Amino acid sequence: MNVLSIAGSDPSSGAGIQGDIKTFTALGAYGLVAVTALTSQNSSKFFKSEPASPEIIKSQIRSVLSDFKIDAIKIGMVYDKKTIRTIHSELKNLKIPIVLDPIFESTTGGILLRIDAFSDFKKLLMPLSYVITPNVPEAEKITGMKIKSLDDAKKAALKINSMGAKNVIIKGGHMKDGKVIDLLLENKKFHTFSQKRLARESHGGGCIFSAALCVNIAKGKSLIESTSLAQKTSFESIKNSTRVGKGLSIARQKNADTIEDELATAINPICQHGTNL
Ligand code: PXL
Repeated sequence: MNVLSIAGSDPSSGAGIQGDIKTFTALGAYGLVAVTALTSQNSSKFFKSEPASPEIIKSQIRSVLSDFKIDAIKIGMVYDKKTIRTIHSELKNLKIPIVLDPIFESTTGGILLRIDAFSDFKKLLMPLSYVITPNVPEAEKITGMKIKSLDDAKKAALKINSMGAKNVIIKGGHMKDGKVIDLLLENKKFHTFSQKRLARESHGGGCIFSAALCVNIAKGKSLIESTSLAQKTSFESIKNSTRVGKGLSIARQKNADTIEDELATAINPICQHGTNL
């Protein structure tokens, strides 16, 4: 199955198109990309960003859609009005499910959506989405509401749905007893998914959630199952985050070798025990 990420480039490879390709690959999907912007950043600092031209964004999307059968699309960093308008006109007549991940600011404080592009983001991209995946601060920004409880999150999800997003997931919301709750609103019904809270900040965790959600939707799984699986994938990746550079840890999937090593280590004592009998 093939999935397309329309997003910005992150040279630290924790988030953006590089992060998405890693998640798509780890989950067995073939990942395609259309780059909307270049950023320069590392695990400590955000330096610069520069949008790709509308012409090249349009051409990348067309070149991919005219060749590959795309099963789902993820939209990440869109940066400015021209980019949003280009993506909207290229995708508005498609029947492919779109996961819209609102990307407003990087963990290190970089601006990833210009303030003057915010109304086009709401007006043009939200109604295209099959599901939108804001975290709590992003949901607050979209709705202008304060979210302090699960009830507040439910009200915000209903408002986001009324603004055009078909389904809504508010990530990492209400924290209680050391748990984080992701809230899904699908067809006017709420579902909650709770997970242990990891006391660490890492770069790329949010991108992993929406990329994993996109792959599971592409696989034809229900939105409830896709949300639950995406939560597990992002939890495991944050747990496995490593300090690759000098700043924030970078969330990452365990690769097959590590899993094999761990299995071998776990199996070894059992095997030795067996031979001693
Ligand atoms: O994690 C959000 C994100 C998405 N896309 C790009 C980013 C970031 C965060 O830094 O740089 C390109």
